[in-house]
Amino acid sequence: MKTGFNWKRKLLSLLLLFCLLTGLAGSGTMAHAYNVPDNMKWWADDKFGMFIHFGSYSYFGHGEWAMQTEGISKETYQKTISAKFDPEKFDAQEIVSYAKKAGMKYLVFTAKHHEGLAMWDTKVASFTDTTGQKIYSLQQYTPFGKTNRDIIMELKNACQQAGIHFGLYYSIIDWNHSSQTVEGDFTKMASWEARTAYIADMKAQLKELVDTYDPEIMWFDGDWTYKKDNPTLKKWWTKQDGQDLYQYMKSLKSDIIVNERVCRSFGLGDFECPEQSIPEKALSRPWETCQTMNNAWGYKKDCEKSYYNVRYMIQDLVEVASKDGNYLLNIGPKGDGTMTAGSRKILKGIGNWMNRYGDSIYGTSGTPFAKKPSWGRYTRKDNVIYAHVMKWPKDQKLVTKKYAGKKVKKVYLLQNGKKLKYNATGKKVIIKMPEKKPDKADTVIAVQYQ
Ligand code: H79
Repeated sequence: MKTGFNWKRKLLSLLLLFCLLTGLAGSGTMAHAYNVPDNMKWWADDKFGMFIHFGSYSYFGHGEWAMQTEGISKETYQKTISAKFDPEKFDAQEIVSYAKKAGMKYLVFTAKHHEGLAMWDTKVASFTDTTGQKIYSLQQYTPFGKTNRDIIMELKNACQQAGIHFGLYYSIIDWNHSSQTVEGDFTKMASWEARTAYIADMKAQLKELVDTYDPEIMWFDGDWTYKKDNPTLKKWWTKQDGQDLYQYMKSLKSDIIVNERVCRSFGLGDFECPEQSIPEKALSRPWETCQTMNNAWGYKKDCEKSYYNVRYMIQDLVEVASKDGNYLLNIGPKGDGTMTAGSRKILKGIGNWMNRYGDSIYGTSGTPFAKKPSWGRYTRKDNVIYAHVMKWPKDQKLVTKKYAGKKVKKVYLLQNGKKLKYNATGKKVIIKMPEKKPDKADTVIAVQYQ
């Protein structure tokens, strides 16, 4: 009896191993390349979001790092840049309508970038200008305050109407806060007391943000002024601080999604965030690449002529999806709040593509195959493998890899369902392609299995 039982177990575990290896574990939705906690399922399925960099740096038009790269003093920055910032044409409805058109399903807005200007009406007293008299916020410090508008709430409401998830960005370093001075890429703390007080005040601001806007994602940045432990005044943030911050966010809102930059490189937070780069392979936990359209985050006049083309952006998104990642694509509105022409064009272009091919992105997991095909990329969902064809085969024959152990049911053009002839042999599905490629950037062929 004993031996029989062991045999069964062995067989079962072998079967399980086989299922895992071939990606057939369970039925229905194919698993992601990594474990996705329940609170992140929507995020992992959404795949595509909009990042918005908007602050008083947008008025200056030299990018969000201008204060540091151009060595501008706090006083000068505040008086000549922040005090002129008046985004009267900021139109949340329009921005969100562009996100929607582009097929983006979530949005992350810079509540406070490294410059330290709070884009909401913060009441936390220590966030003042250099006089110590005025709160350094969009509402209290800039001429825009007279409008009594709350652009974060405007965005949140527009997102809610459009069915788009809403998130906020918050920088841990703060160039204008009285506790810190800019030192290279870092900030230096004035004293240990200043450090303790700043961290407490930062948490108070984060509580304001969660209480007021109920964000679903908190996207931290400016965390690199850290040491693993034993902080100094220059490397004043630690892994422990990152862990505390993460726990704190969860205590404010248990299902909030927090990125790894509570203190990067220790595997903290809920997802990895490679910046303007795509890893070689799917990572071992949820991840998101954030990307610019023109090498600028905050509005930078000099970069307005150097947008990537729509094709590049689509292929970048597909590359990320083929590795089961998310794609957070940035726009940097101008100081008056208007969207740039370059960003509108790209969002429209991606939208045209997503209208036809969104099914090959949303809810998909990455390629099941180890090797990248020479003609493009794969994504998959349930029993469909999507072949993203970026290089059109000259002989009208597309050689795709066959899903081991499964039988092909049909092959069709995703844009219109038109069936294509194919020949499924041992390890390949060879597809007869139309003569002309329908889409320059990426034409998607669905290979549906039984
Ligand atoms: O908000 C945008 C940028 O302003 C911010 N992140 C995006 C989303 C950012 N981009 N680059 N940086 C910040 C520059 C950081 C550069 C460095 Fe470092 C910090 C170089 C050295 C310290 C990061 C940490 C790279 C190496 C270590």
